[in-house]
Amino acid sequence: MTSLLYLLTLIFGACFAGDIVINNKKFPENFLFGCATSSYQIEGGWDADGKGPNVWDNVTHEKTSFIIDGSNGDISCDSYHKYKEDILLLKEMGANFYRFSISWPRVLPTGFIDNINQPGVDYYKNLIKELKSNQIEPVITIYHNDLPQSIQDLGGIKNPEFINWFTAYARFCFETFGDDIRYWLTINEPYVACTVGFISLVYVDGIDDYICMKNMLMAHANAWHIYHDDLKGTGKVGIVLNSNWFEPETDSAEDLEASERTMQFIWGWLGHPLYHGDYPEIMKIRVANRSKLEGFNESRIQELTNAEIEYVKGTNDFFAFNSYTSSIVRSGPDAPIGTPSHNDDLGVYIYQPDEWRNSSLSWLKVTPWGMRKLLNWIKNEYSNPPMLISENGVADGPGQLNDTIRYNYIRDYLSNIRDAMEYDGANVIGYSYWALLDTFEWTAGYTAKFGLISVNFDDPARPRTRKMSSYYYEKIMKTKCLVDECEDEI
Ligand code: PNW
Repeated sequence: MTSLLYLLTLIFGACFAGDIVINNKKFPENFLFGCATSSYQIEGGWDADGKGPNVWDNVTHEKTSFIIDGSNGDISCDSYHKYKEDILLLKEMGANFYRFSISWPRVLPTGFIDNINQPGVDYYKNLIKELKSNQIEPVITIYHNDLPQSIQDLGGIKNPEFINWFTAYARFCFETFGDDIRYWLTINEPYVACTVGFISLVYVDGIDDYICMKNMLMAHANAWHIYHDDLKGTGKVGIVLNSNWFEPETDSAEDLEASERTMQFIWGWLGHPLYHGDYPEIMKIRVANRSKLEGFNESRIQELTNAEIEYVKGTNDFFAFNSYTSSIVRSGPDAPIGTPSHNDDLGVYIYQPDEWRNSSLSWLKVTPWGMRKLLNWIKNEYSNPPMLISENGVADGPGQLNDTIRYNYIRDYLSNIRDAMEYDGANVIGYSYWALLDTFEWTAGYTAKFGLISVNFDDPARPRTRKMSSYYYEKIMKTKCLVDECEDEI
């Protein structure tokens, strides 16, 4: 068998890995490769130089049991002080871009624009300058989970005023850091933030999630309009959506419908308004019906007005998304009417089979084939927009410098991405590996390692050590090729 594969490799010039054939076409010259991080997860300097507290500072300090290892991001990778080292590593690896986020309370300690923290502003100005002088393009996420505590105290994202507060902050970022930034990401993963994320500590299922997502949508659309209509910005502005590919369990009409319904409920929740102007029809119908049966006098989804529909439609210059894994969807009977629940509104059974390739996180099964299907779904659903994969990656446990799991993951996912481009015509413009460094992985603390580069969190100097996978990713970024020798792009 091995020799047959070897023979086929010679004949077709392809590389076989397990049951998949690794794509041997170069990525286009203008394809962007990069690495991603977020402020709270790497910066440290939690109260340095006038920074205000964010919700993660508070929860990690006050409720240590919320984090698996009782840790926090007070120091983390200390990138607040060591960003030049991070940039040298990016440079060494040949990254085209670096996706990082701005900490809202580092630049605006109270969350509001009447109080600007100049050292915080200088930090990001220096970071951007350093990236540019190393020919690495900054891709900026304006908001990645670290909400100012002051805004949380006022009700956080659920307060409709959040839209205005975020808009003012986004305008501040555009005006302060805007010079020739080509790609802006307004909000990271609204779906996670509004459901399983931080807000889930205080949220009401089936009510708050719909309010939160609507506020996120309007906040993003405002930022887009300010950037283009008021500031006449020349770059591009997008939001970062996220989720899994949802594979139907069988090809029965019911399972196909259940899979499509799930895609619409999760990806389409904001994707549909952004591209088609309103929530997906199936979502509107189901939430309205269930709300009525539950005794509400209007739909819990808070339908968009015509003016809102017009305002949000077309406000995504490119489709940035994070995706790590897949799930299987099975059709089933509707949940009984009772307590409101977003999951019951969707009404399908979702799971991941035990036999799928594992990582160190239970939600993250390794399913490279799902990425190709997801790219096709986005392509078909939203008329093949320019797609930027803003996060994709895998976690293992501590001490894995010889990280074969990550090497295989990167190779197999990128091969499927290249296949989607070559065979399906998917308009993918870039890929960002999550994460450049091992980081504070939210409730998993420092137990789950996503980095291409390891950080010794026990050493006050936080030394960085490159893992094996970082050498493979360096080769990919420098040659645009996944195998030893590529054919030229077609
Ligand atoms: C993303 N899930 O979060 C975030 O954008 C990153 O900050 C994070 O480090 C990365 O993925 C890895 O987790 C997610 O439970 C967190 O499905 C949880 C889930 C998905 C994404």
